[in-house]
Amino acid sequence: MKLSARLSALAGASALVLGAFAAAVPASAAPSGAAAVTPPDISVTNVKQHLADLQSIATANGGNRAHGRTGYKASIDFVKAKLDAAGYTTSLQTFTSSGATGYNLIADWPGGDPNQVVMSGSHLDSVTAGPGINDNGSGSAAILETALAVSRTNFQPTKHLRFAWWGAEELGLIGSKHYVNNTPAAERAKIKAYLNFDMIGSPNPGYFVYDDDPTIEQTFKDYYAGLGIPTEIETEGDGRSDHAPFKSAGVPVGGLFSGADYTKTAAQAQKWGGTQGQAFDRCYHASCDTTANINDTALDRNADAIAYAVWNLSSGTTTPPTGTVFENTADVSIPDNGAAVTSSVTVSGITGNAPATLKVGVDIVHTYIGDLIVDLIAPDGSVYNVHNRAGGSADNINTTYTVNASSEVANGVWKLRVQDKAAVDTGYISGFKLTFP
Ligand code: DPN
Ligand code: ZN
Repeated sequence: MKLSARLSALAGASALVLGAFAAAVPASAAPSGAAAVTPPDISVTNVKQHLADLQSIATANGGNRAHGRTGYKASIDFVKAKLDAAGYTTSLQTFTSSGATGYNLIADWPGGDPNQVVMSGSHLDSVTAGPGINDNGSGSAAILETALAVSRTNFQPTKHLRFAWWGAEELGLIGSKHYVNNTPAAERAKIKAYLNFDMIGSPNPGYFVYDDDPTIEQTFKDYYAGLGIPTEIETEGDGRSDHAPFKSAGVPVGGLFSGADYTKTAAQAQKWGGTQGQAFDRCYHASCDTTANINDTALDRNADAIAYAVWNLSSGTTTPPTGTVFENTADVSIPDNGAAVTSSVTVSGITGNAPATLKVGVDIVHTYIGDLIVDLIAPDGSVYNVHNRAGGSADNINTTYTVNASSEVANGVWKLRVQDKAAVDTGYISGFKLTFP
């Protein structure tokens, strides 16, 4: 054995140094690798009925549903009444833009983890030129029918569901910016996914997926892969709809789009059908954006894709907040050829059991790691050996072990136990860290 030149400055330190702290890192919207959940089919007949109702509202209000016009407020009242009847907790958020009162409608489905919100939104306003049935009656009607399907099936997801209908998008994302700016940062941080649907029934449709949060993007791609329909990344204009303020605020975002005034290429017509050389929506922002300006197949597929994403992104089988770290950095000296010592962390706020991939960060300063036995000890006393006198005369253990701790309740005091089983070399525990993925 080599001699240690190092003298521990902390001989005799308490074996139970409780200096644990928790630091949460951003959680992803991932459904934790769970098997895909099958949502109910979203009835395109029902979605089209909502569009017919929005068309009637426009027709009765001067031909549009634009911000500041009577057709907009009538649209809000129409959607709100359906959600109230279905058991949603709804609220109207007002703002002023261009001298007129604007409205956002927010609908919360009671239940689910309030700290993990999956939110879907669509702008409900049209331009003044027309009734705005594809732009954006389509997204508005599809998320309305999805919300009603949640109620009909009494879906009780792990996460909390919220739906929003935005005002004054056509004036520059005014309503969604207002919501984001007036939601405290701590509340915004609870929104684990914001899904945006703006123009999803274009008459000459493309199948575009927003290229933002990878988990959300993959969820939509999985749905379309299941149908055998190729998708493309949305390129008509990142930041041109209500997901932009959420993205700017750091919320994971995603969405679907069937195309606006860009022209369908030959290659796109080849894979999706429709007319090459023609805009995805020739009535974009025009008076002809009526119920005749909808492709039923695109509307049907996109509405089902929305439900697929809402169900899957909210049904994660793991409830613990993800990526939570518990760490003790107080030094604990390891007596030479002596009794075992421990460093502890107190885990709290994690529901259920520890994961099968519990990350155990071990930082031990020692001059002969072949002397050492290192164990993780669960709150109930179960022992998981991570190092047993391997490594000979090598210095220091500074590594992360993965321990299958899935049979252990997560919350409680976890210990790193270290014993030096041979004479001469000495050292100390420098750090002990548990990471819950
Ligand atoms: N929100 C619409 C607009 O800005 O006119 C349509 C649109 C949505 C365009 C998404 C591009 C991308
Ligand atoms: Zn739009």
